[in-house]
Amino acid sequence: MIKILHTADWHLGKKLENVSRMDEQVQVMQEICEIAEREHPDLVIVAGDLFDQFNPPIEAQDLLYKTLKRLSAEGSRPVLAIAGNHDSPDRIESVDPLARYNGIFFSGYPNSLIPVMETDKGWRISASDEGFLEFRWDKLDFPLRILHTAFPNEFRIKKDLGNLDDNNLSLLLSGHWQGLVEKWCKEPGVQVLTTHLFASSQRSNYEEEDGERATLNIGGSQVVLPEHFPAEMNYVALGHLHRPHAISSKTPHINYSGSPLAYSFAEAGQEKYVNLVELEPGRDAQIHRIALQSGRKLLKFEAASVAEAQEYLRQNPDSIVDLSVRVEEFLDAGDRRSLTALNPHLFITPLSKDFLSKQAEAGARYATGNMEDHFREFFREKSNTEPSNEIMKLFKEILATDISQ
Ligand SMILES: [Mn+2]
Repeated sequence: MIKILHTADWHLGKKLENVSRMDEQVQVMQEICEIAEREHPDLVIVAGDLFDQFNPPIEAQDLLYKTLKRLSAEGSRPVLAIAGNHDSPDRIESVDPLARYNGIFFSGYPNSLIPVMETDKGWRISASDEGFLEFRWDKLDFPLRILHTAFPNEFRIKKDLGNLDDNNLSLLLSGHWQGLVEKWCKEPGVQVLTTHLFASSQRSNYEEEDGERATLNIGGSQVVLPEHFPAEMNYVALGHLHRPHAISSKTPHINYSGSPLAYSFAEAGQEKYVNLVELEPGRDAQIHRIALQSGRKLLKFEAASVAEAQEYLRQNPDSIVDLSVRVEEFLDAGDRRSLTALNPHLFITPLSKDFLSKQAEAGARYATGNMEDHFREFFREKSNTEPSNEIMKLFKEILATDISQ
């Protein structure tokens, strides 16, 4: 039996507006290392979005390398990290030649090639290809094969895996994976695929809850569906969506581990996990979710008065709170100070009577009538100009697009 620890979407360096999350990220990285030290996985996969931006701050880089080094346990446990859409592929790969001697492997592109390698730590890379690795352990009589596909944006898939005229990107990916299976996965072993993209059981099921949208071209034909993953995979370790879930109840082995922290208010109330996966040739993957305890809770609350808001913040001093508070006309500076004194990680939206009545008016207005007129009005309000014929034509096209196809 082989054990894999699957995590993703660390987004090191990410802030929530102006609230730094670095102290929480340090804590949750430590928690993940402790889980690895307790559970002894044979290998760790980080399925993309290691950093939050192409040029991450120094402390985020420091945290990534320290964490991966600790996870690799002096090179005795291989760690594979792929680039997500937030990562610069070249930056991710630039340290690979140095890192690989510590058992840490970075894959920046869908066709990245990590060479074969011997170690004196009881494991080795026995075969490799573009986007493919085969690991063997002295203690095991079967190999672990990994198809790794770092974030494939449209240009990269066409250029690296097909040609620039191909337009069905999910079929291109599926063909690429099938080719690797035909070439490398015919003998007994355990097969894992890791990638960073939008996969779903339904073409129209766009998840926008955490600000991570379909990574492939918008339009139903580009969603990666369960049937696009090769049937030979024992486990698929996905990154991109922050909510931990299997993409369909029929394919419990195709999994998003989710992010280790709640990074947006859309994730308020979500439990966060890493996946510990036990694999054996010819058997279903055993997937254990291990809940993470680190990090502040993200809460949303609407208070009927400043006093009620104060009471709520007294009860939740350590959470990050998206607070709406009803006021007569405006929230005065004294009240605002009294709220931030109770909890400094606070986003305040005052709801004045005037604002609420305008909102109700707008709601009633948009509930009826013609979408094009509403759009015209919205456009005028935002830009102080009339929408051109070109823009109206585009809007109508979008209206007419049936994304369920
Ligand atoms: Mn992502």
